[in-house]
Amino acid sequence: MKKRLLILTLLFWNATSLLAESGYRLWMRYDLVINEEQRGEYINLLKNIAMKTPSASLRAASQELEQGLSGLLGRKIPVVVSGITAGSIVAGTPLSSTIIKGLKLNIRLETLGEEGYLLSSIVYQSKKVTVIAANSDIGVMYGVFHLLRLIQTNQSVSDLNITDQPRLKYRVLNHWDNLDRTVERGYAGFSLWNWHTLPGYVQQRYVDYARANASIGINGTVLTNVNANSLILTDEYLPKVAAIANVLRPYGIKVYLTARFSSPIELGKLKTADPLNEEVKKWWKDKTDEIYTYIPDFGGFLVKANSEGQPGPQSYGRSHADGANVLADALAPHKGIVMWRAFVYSNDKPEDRFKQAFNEFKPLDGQFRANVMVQVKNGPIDFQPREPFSPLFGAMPKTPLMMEFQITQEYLGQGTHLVYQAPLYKEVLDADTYTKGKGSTVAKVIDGSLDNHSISGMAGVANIGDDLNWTGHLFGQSNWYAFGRLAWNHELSSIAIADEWTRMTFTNDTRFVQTVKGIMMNSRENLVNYMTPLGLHHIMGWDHHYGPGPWIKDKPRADWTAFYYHKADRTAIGFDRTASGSNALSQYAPEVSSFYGDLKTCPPEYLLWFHRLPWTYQLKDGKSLWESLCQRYQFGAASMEGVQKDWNSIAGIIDQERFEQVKMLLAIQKEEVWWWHDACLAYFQSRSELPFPARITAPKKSLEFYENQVFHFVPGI
Ligand code: GCV
Repeated sequence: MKKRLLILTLLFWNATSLLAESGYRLWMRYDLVINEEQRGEYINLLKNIAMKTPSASLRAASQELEQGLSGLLGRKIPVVVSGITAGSIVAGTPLSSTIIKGLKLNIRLETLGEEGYLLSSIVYQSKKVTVIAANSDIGVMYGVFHLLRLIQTNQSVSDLNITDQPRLKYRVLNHWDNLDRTVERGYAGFSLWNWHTLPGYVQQRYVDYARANASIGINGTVLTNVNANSLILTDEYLPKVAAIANVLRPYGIKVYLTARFSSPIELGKLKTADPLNEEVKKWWKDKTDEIYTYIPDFGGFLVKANSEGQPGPQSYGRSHADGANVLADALAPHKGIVMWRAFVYSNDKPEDRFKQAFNEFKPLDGQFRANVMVQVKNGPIDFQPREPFSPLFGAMPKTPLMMEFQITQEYLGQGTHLVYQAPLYKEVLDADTYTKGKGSTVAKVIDGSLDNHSISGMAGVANIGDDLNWTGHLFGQSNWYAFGRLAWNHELSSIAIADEWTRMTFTNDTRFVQTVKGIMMNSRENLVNYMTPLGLHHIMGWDHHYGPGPWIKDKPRADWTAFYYHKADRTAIGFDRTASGSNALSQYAPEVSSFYGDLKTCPPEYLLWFHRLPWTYQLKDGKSLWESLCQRYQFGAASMEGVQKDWNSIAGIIDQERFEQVKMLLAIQKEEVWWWHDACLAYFQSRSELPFPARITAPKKSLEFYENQVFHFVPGI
């Protein structure tokens, strides 16, 4: 009878999960643990949830635990308010739980900060119980998600002794979502935020968004595009923002908005937005106070100023620090922060775009208020498949610098390429700036440990939209996941994150996990090879950035063309950023500058970022630059065959629906990969005028064909 019940339960879970296999459940699936032995262990150890829920966060945490465990263990795991038994999960803070208070865990808790937690297997009054304890309700929530993750990834929970806390204080998604619901560089449908039906209609999707973010430790979200619309600051929109904030609050997520610098003129009808003007200062103060009446825990502002046409303080002869500080002063009484972007460059300046952000911001070090963070993109240009780290990291020791990564794949195959970005993020975080000697990694700059900052943060440009599976490509979910996990702990390895994501999202089946991890871990390097090998950069299609466009030249802005960056002609290719060229390398510490500047040490991956070299230049492996370039394109494009084969080899292990989703996109990716290969090789051959080396597939069509392709309605513009 018992066995029949179990089979029925299994059938039920399989049936429901099969019906709903769109990918909507992300990595929070909570399907029955298939491994019976493992499930037996969990059933013995986790029988009920002893938890008081005086706050919305604790209620949400207990619901998550109840829902998660009941699904994973195939039986109801109830929440009990009293009566500890063997197998209770005792969860709470010293304030919410007298048991936790009585356990004298306080000393251990003290070291865990505001958001940390501990998971511990202990014997309490002769009963074996599992404790989830934290100093704050949100810490308990994070502990709950950790326990669920252990079970989802089939790890033992019988002898827990885990403590954890985030390395960074602000772990923030940046939505580039417009008020008309289009998403700049968004490839997963329209914006999640349905401004039209807010505040009255609060979708379940907002709650699920909050759950997903909390599960990976994200604690802030900027709802609107950095190319900002000041309407968001009006009393038409603020109640809508407040409604979203109300949903996110229990999950520890604060809401931030982008502030258009000219708002005092557009909304306040002032004649100026000069940050030193008294009326302007008052306008920002009043506006900020007003925002806090709607959203008492409002996080603050993110600002893009004097960049790509956005208004800013420089229009009034003021500096970025003057601009940031006027907002910072308005936010300070409420404990809000300003995230001021360093993504600035101008085509009118006769200076290498690489150098411009550094040139503008470094002299401002020490001039920002204490509640300002300067948000710096990972590389000096713009989220390319591979960039050296931005020289600003380590160069502004008096200013907390916030990392900005792009999760959405603007330059990484947009919505159709499977690219796991953790290796890209890690490459940057682990890079050594040498600004305070060896070991001054970018990670230590942004976590504040190198220069003793009390605030620190990481931002990720979101890849989320209203597509059923949230991110368009199922594997886009892995990048959202990896961003959150690394913002929590930048020491995690890419492969460890890939492992947990794959297990939680798909299955613990060993063959499946191994195969998918292999695909993921190679995907970024493959992409670099088929798009921008040897340090090429910014050679994508004009404006929409879709597909290859190395021929883009003679446009109104040189720094938006491809030619600006590679300058390929019959003799040579690459951007000379050594002392004989733009000398951008001088912005790095001497160790870094000489490493990249010296051809003997510069890794091939960065060659054309820093050097202009003849096509015949011989690399360390004996190949010429031209041969190597062709072979890398070939290698990158050919890799897709293996990827498809690997994916097909695991057919039948997961549900058909998600399997097919990925399979179809891999087929599109394969076509696009060869398009990159063909178009780039056709173009670069027209420059080098050299024959293709042996075993290089010749482009299928003429260069003209690729140059003349027109694409209508490419998403994300
Ligand atoms: C939000 C690049 C993108 C723009 C984006 C900009 C930025 O230029 O193409 O779409 O604008 O970066 O980060 O501000």
